[in-house]
Amino acid sequence: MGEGTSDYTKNMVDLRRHMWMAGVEVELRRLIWQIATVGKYISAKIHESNRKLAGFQNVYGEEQLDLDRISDEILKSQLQFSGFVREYASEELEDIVKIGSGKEKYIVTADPLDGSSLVDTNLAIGTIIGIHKESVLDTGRNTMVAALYITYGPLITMVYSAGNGAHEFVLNREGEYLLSQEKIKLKEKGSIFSPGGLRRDWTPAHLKFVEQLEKDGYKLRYSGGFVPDINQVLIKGGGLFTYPALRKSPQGKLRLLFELQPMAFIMEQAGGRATNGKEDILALKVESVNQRSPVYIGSTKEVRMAAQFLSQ
Ligand code: AFP
Repeated sequence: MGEGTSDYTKNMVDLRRHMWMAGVEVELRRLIWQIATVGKYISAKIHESNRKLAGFQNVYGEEQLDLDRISDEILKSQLQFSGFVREYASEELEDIVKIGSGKEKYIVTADPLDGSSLVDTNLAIGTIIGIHKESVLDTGRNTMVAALYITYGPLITMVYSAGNGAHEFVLNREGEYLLSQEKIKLKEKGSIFSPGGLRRDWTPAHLKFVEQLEKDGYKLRYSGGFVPDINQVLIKGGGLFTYPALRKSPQGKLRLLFELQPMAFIMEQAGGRATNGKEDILALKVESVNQRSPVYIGSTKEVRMAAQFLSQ
């Protein structure tokens, strides 16, 4: 924290003040703030929700909840009038949509409510956001300038990075996001792992890798929600989340643009790594909004170990 901030004021650093002190440029500060504010509206909808299926399916053929569609509409309309966003891509939409005049600075990608199938069980779910300056498709390199995710659990927390480290905020009763952890750092080696997919569908190499983690005493932590499962690795300071290539789905389940790249951006800012088992997630070319990828994300030792097993 900046020089001269007392213990009291240090704990009173809210999101806007933090971004200003971290030198985040003004339009990006305002955009991140507006998106974080949407988290409050989405949370209110979760509390009001009837948790009923909307009777629609998304582009992946997955049942959409009212909540999925409502969260997407809330986010899109907030961004539409922000003055900072020219295009919006969402897991709930068929393709990228123009929402500004075309002169705005940013393109936003969103998984508005990831893990929504868990909402009836009262498990934590989340919102995942990527903020890009240039096109998100076919660039062959990552164009993200910031990423954030919001976790709707016992507390509402928000983790963001604008290339200045990864920082966590807690939403208080007054509706302010107050800094709780700054410049979060992952240890080189963790002690938990979060293995997605069914064991019977894993490839032999991935199975051998997981068996080694079990032999090495890693504790299994898996809720079925990407956001809380990733958040656990970050906040516990290390470990590994993986949703691997499966026998019948060599690209795994998770979406490269909407889920993996924003989380890879944040994890790398915390000193971690994210690969598809071989190449960095942020180096992968996004050729379509629906593209999926296997993922190994978290502490560098475990990500490196996965690559060793997968190359055998
Ligand atoms: P839903 O959004 O359909 O609940 O899926 C959640 C998710 O995309 C991601 O959040 C989890 O990591 C992953 O699916 C869990 O998949 P499995 O149910 O196959 O474990």
